[in-house]
Amino acid sequence: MSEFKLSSVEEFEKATERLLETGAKVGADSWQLRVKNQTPHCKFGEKGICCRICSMGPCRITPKAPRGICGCDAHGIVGRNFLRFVAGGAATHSDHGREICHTFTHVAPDGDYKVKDPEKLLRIAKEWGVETEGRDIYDLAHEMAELALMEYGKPYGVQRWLSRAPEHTQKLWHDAEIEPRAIDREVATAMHMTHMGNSSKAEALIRQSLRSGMSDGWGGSMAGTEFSDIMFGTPKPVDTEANLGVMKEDEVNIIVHGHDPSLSEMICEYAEDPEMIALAKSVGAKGINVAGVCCTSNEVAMRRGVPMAGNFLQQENVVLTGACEAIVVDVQCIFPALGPLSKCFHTKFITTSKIAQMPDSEFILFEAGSAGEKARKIVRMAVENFVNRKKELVHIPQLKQKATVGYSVEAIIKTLDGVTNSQVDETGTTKPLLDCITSGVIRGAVAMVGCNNPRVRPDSAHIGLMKKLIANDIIVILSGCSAQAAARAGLMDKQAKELCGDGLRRVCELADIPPVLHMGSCVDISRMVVLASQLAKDSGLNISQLPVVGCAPEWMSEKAVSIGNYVVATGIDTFLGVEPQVTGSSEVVWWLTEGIRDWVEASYFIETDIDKLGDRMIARIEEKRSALGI
Ligand code: XCC
Ligand code: SF4
Repeated sequence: MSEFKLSSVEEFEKATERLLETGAKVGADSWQLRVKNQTPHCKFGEKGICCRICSMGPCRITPKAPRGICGCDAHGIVGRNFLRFVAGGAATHSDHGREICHTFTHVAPDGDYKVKDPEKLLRIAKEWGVETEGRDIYDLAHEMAELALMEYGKPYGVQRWLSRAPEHTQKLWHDAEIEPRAIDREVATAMHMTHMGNSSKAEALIRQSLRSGMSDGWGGSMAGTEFSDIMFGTPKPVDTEANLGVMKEDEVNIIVHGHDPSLSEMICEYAEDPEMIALAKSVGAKGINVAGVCCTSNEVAMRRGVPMAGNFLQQENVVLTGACEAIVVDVQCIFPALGPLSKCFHTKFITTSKIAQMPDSEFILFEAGSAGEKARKIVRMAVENFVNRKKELVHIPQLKQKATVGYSVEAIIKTLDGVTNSQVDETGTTKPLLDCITSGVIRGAVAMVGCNNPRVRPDSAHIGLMKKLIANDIIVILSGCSAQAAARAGLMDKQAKELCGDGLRRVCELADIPPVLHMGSCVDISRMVVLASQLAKDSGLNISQLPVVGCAPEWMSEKAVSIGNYVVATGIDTFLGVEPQVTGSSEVVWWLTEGIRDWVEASYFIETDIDKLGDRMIARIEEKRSALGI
């Protein structure tokens, strides 16, 4: 028998406790302490019934004061707050996608950024009806970058990517009037609708919430994923490691954190530069070790096998090891706490984007035009900082697990097709996966995504649910911080097949895959809706009929709700383990959990008891199976 053993949440917590002792020594603050100061939370905020949209307010809804000064009721206030929350998430993901498209305008055969997957570029160009015959690949790339950027502001028409969905889904979107027009327009419309004196009808606000979410998943995020693949390579299975133990005591540790691979890819490049490695040796380090936190970590793990130090609620831990020479961040999910925290250590906290500027950081503006030069400067700063380490503060928890990551849709199709067909053609189909499902070898699939949130014992919901699902022969596909939780626990080790039911274990053996598949960062949830569309087309079923559900058990961000909206709008029931701030309106709750089903054949399920959440997901999958007679 093998010696495979998962790492437990208890082990994670013990490691964190030890690090917090170091923190106490140097007078560092931590989220664990700040949570205590912030709880109990404001009830009005939790229920979504506080309105600050105009300066006649703020207005708060109580039994004695059922309307704001303008007369808006709880349903209008909650609905507006929800729509603004979604718009925040859609704007954020989509702007990330836009940055990628801008970087893509800089690709050049001898530049910092190149076309690494020309086949994918050609495929998408054909999809968009762009002439490819006899074209120079870089010339084509520049035209495609322009076209992609136009999707953000075009005055007429709807998103190009929508045509990837099955006809039936497209018709639902059309009839429900939720096809996203220009990406920016859906965010602007959301802001306009929620300005004082516009919409206060829950139905209208929820409809626009779906449409804004759609402009993310079937617009900005999809652009982010696809053009990242073209520029940095479409992920293929690759081995890596995860958890704080990937940091190295005798090397310069550079942590990349955030979301945009344009930066982290360049840092990885220059960390491998012989000149930089020689410099590291000259200051007494054995080498340069790059590891990641949050989604930028997922990006470079999937494409380069760069190890994953941790997810969202571990970002302070990497600094608390005392062995982090630099934490280099781009955008999103970065704790402002990293500024003061890094001051307690020798760590350099380097911000690089005008979008994410923070006190107590060193700002080095990172732009596509000068990417190489800036990346080199950052790596050099980190290396030169090695001598400032305070040895007595260094403690790296010896926890890490092996992980196989990199399951893009292309990689999944290729891997599974390889099992059944001796001749793999380039496009492949999802038929083998469908066969596994219809024959009952696999009972269904869950797309598990999203963050950590101190409202849930960190990582316990992700890991607990995954274990339960795979034991029930349900395959799990993952992205974001959920994926990192899995990797840190060891669930992405191929040996984790031991924890599966018989059917899923057989599939893992035949296909040589782990039972939970890493599909990427949060923008890569666009990969999941593409996969669902492909499964529906190949099976002749509607997406909503597939025994597939989505789940965000520990979500926290606006982005997560935007994602939830486009996943539901795609026809996939979505299970949340943290309540959105909508419970102050029975109407909004009804629309989200029931009403929208009439439009998109799916809805939200909210369940904060994580065990029950798992049971309900399995029950839902079984319901879908019986409806199909399997
Ligand atoms: Fe952020 Fe994407 Fe959430 Fe993780 S999962 S905490 S949004 S890094 Ni997207
Ligand atoms: Fe109050 Fe209406 Fe102004 Fe909101 S928009 S703060 S409910 S008066």
